[in-house]
Amino acid sequence: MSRSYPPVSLLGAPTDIGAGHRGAGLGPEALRIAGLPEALAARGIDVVDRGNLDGPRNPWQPPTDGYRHLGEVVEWNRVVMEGVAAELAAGRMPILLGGDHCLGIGSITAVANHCRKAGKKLRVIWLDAHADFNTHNVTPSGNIHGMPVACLCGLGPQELTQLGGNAPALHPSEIRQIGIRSVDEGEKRLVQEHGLDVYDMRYIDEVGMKRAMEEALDGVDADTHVHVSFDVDFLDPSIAPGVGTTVPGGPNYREAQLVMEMIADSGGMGSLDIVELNPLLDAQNATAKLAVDLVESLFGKSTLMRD
Ligand code: 6HN
Ligand code: MN
Ligand code: MN
Ligand code: MN
Repeated sequence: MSRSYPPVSLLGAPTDIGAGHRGAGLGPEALRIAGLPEALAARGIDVVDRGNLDGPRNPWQPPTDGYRHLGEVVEWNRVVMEGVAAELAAGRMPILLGGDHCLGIGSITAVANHCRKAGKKLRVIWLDAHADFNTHNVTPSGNIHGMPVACLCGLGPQELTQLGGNAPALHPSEIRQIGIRSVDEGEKRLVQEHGLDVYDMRYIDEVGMKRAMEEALDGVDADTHVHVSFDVDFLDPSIAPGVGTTVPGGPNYREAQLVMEMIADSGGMGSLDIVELNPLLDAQNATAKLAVDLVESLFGKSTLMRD
């Protein structure tokens, strides 16, 4: 299925405020240098780079009460939520250039509010090695990039669970997680209790990526806004070493391409996060270039026409 894309806005959020390694704050510039704006423009997309959002610096403190940098994380997410909301309200497709994955809270809160207002269904496709469903009671690290899905589903500090109003942004039934292979002990129990729909690597090994993605995209129709939250550590570290939290056994290049192509074929993508890229851990910006290549597929660049 081919589609025409709405105008796209790139929003940089240069921070590693929720991460356990420094460096994800350099992600937006690495994606630009890898040619993301030009790659989208070459696909005929009207793309504007809004530059970088601004937020607090990283004070690099240990956790307090199970959270590291909670105040700064809230501030960054407020800025991201407002930036993403403004683009959606203008009829544009926001692409958030992270930054670490805690920023998914602000981004997806804005998307969920937009969908409620527009009367659209929401499907979040969460591409990640991790479930990101920790709470302050069970987190092994206090790093809030391990908590965004929980916060979006209403589990977490009120400043984050009610960032965009007093109801949680998401119901667990609105999210599908793909590529998961690292879930902490307490987190596992929460994932099960809340009934998250997880397509972990074991399942992908058993049934194949094609069937996993068919199931994850099942029910997406013309009334569905698909939000893709692409944590670059989703990919196998042998092809994507430039992330802080590598986990072996992820999707290979062809499996990752298929994921992106099948999302593109669904015709529903309305917003995207690209997060957790850490150029300090990369070599020659190769992981950023791979991310750009995969994003081109998300925007319909496949080898041959299929319709
Ligand atoms: N990410 N589960 C680990 C933690 O510290 O909570 C790792 C989280 C990684 C989060 O990659 O977006
Ligand atoms: Mn993540
Ligand atoms: Mn991850
Ligand atoms: Mn990570």
